[in-house]
Amino acid sequence: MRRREDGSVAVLPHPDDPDPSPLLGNVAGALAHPTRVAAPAVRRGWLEGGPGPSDRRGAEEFVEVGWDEALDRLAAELARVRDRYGNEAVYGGSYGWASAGRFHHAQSQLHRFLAMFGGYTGSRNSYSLGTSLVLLPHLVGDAEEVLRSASTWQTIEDATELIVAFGGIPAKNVHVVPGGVTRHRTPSRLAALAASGVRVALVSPIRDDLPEELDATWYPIVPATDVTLMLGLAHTLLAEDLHDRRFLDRYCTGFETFEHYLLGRADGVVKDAAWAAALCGIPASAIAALARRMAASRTLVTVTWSLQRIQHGEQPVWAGLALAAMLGQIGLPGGGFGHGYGSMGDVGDDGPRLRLPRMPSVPNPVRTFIPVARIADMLLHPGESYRYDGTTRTYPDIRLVHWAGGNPFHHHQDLNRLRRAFARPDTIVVHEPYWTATARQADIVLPVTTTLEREDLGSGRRDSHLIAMHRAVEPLGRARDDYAILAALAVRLGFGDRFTEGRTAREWIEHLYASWRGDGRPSFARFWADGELELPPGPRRLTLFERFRADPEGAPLGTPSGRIEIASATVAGFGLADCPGHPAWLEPGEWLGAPAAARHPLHLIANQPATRLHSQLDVGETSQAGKVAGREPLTLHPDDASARGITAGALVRVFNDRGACLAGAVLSERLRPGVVQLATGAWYDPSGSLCVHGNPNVLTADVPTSQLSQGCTGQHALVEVEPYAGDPPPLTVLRPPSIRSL
Ligand SMILES: Nc1nc2c(c(=O)[nH]1)N[C@H]1C(S)=C(S)[C@@H](COP(=O)(O)OP(=O)(O)OC[C@H]3O[C@@H](n4cnc5c(=O)[nH]c(N)nc54)[C@H](O)[C@@H]3O)O[C@H]1N2
Ligand SMILES: Nc1nc2c(c(=O)[nH]1)N[C@H]1C(S)=C(S)[C@@H](COP(=O)(O)OP(=O)(O)OC[C@H]3O[C@@H](n4cnc5c(=O)[nH]c(N)nc54)[C@H](O)[C@@H]3O)O[C@H]1N2
Ligand SMILES: [Mo]
Repeated sequence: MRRREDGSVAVLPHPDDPDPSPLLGNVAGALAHPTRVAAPAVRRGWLEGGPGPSDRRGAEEFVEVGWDEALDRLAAELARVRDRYGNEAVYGGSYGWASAGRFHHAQSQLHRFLAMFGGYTGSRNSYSLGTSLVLLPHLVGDAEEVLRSASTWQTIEDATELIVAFGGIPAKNVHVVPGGVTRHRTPSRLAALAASGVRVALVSPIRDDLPEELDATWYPIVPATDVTLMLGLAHTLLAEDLHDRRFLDRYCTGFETFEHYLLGRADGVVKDAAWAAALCGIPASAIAALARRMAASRTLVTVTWSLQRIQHGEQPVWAGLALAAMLGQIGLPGGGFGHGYGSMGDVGDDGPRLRLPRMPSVPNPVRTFIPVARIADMLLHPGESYRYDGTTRTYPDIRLVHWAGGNPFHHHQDLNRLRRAFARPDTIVVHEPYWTATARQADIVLPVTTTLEREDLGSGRRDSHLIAMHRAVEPLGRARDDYAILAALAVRLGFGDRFTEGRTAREWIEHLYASWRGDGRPSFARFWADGELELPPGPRRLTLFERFRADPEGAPLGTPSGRIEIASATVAGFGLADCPGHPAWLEPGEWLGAPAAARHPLHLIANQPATRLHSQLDVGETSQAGKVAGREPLTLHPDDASARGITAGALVRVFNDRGACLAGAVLSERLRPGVVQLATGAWYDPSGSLCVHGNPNVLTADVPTSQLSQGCTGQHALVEVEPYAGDPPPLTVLRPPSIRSL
């Protein structure tokens, strides 16, 4: 950060960063934007009428109050809900990314506070990987190990001949890692791959999911049909005896079940290349040829996380693993199965994976939790039961929702439904730096500092440095740190000393550093003055699959068989129609072939935005520069556009039976006809059921991946697009809501 002569602030990349993130461009302009929350604010109806369900959320003005009044009222309300309904009635899952910094991590602070308060209903897993985190333990024992065990980019460069990339390796995503990245190394890794001659089979409806410079063959697949292509490839390997029987016998269990399925022994449907071609839109000859190339090469099968963020999202992950197992290269350098190359900047990175300084966590005394993406179901259906990972659970009755560091009106599906769900609780509290849609739907909004306004320790997974994050500017308005807010609440609720342990934020940061640093590292004062500390390279350890391959009996996987489970008796035993015991093709509930699809014949991909992190800093320069006609850009094929009378730059309405949004048309031949793309994260700006800004989550369905994992399915929806005639409703999200000042 640097202050210019006129007093404004410039945010600059680290001088040693080989590939600074374009997302940095959002930070400076957003810092003092009018949409910052400047003072504590309470919804008028809540202030005057007290807590209770209300459909006036998001529609009423706010009243600014002083900090003491806000905190007194909130502490009293927390105590009321706890005493009357029990701690389970407080939902504190508070999913979201918040911002970089090891100490001021909003969700960790809130969880610690609520645990000391007596507990809260929490959430499990993530929107990112909610499906794989439940499925993979059944298949290979440990989901995290699969991610940690990815071949590094260097190994791929040295050893891999062919990458079959389902979902591609999108360059737009790799600047991002939870916690931050000091030096962005992945973009140059991808460039080096191009130079090394590794060839890539790009399987995606969108050509830009792979950097242009890589030597690629593009397979423009019909969205949601990757499983059929994987099965067609697997059938070809089987039919032509190209599969590795020895590997399957020695390291896997359940291949016979899968083989029977491929051969159609039970359902009479042979899953050969011709069958696959009819569903996935890739010619049968191309499928067979690709299978042969895969068997003849050192091949890495990669599946992006996006593929498990759709209905039946278990299947592409499971089928991809089974396909890699048939090639027999799991555990060999540069071969086998990878999950998340191009989804996150640290997958494939060879940076150290060290323990980082972190807040001591406090166990939550309440055992109740939901799979994270079931929030609307929970709020709308207290007492109802649902399946999750083989168990049957019951939704609690939530009276108070406390959120810090996330934006459910960005991240959740079917936002019109989420609004109905958010009308149910007595009280909704949101800590936010910005007037996001979630803040606007709340009763009590507490203004929070941003990273530039406070001190912290910064580092991401596999990061090369620990950063001394100095305060760059004074907090805006009356904003406070989440920590300070929660400490003040804890004092009012009688556990102030326990929460703070007597430390200021600066003293905590020193304490976290001191308890982490061990011998040989500089003192805190030295580190703070230097501004950063280089982290040593981690020891080169064998990956899970390398250990397993070397010694399957001595280093078995943590599965019931100790092997890779191509079929799982455990999953089969759950008896779920939407997730059988082996990889299978299951049509999505909403499907182009279905009669209902005739009215909404375009397949929408709602992927991660290139111009921001989720919904964060949407008012920033980089994000705003990407808007078309003032709205989020919707990319569609010129044929689909001309069939609808849509021209480049035109304002369009994207709609289905759940809702509609406006967007600005961009035409491109780099996506499959029939497919349209609208990134997530435009700030939700409702005018009735229409979002006038272009948030695709008014269109997505709030249905789980399956009853196994209950994951998020936000990546896809079926829609129709038409030109928008007339004067569009104005955007309202670029200014604050209506607030009566003190
Ligand atoms: N349709 C569709 N929807 C999706 C996805 C998809 O593929 N398709 N992907 C999903 C995925 S993978 C994810 S991870 C989620 C992301 O969903 P979120 O993580 O909820 O999205 P963010 O926009 O990062 O929200 C973080 C919020 O925290 C606020 N914040 C930042 N710093 C602080 C702080 O210090 N304190 C406090 N209190 N607040 C702070 C920011 O202003 C911002 O509003 O979205 C999911 N939603
Ligand atoms: N710039 C930026 N980078 C980010 C993020 C961000 O918000 N902004 N978010 C980060 C987070 S939290 C996460 S979890 C990761 C998410 O990582 P991913 O979930 O992997 O990312 P997406 O961009 O949603 O999807 C990747 C690509 O999958 C393709 N795809 C979609 N559906 C299909 C399909 O049916 N078949 C095939 N073959 N391909 C399909 C899309 O074209 C899309 O571009 O990204 C991280 N990186
Ligand atoms: Mo994510």
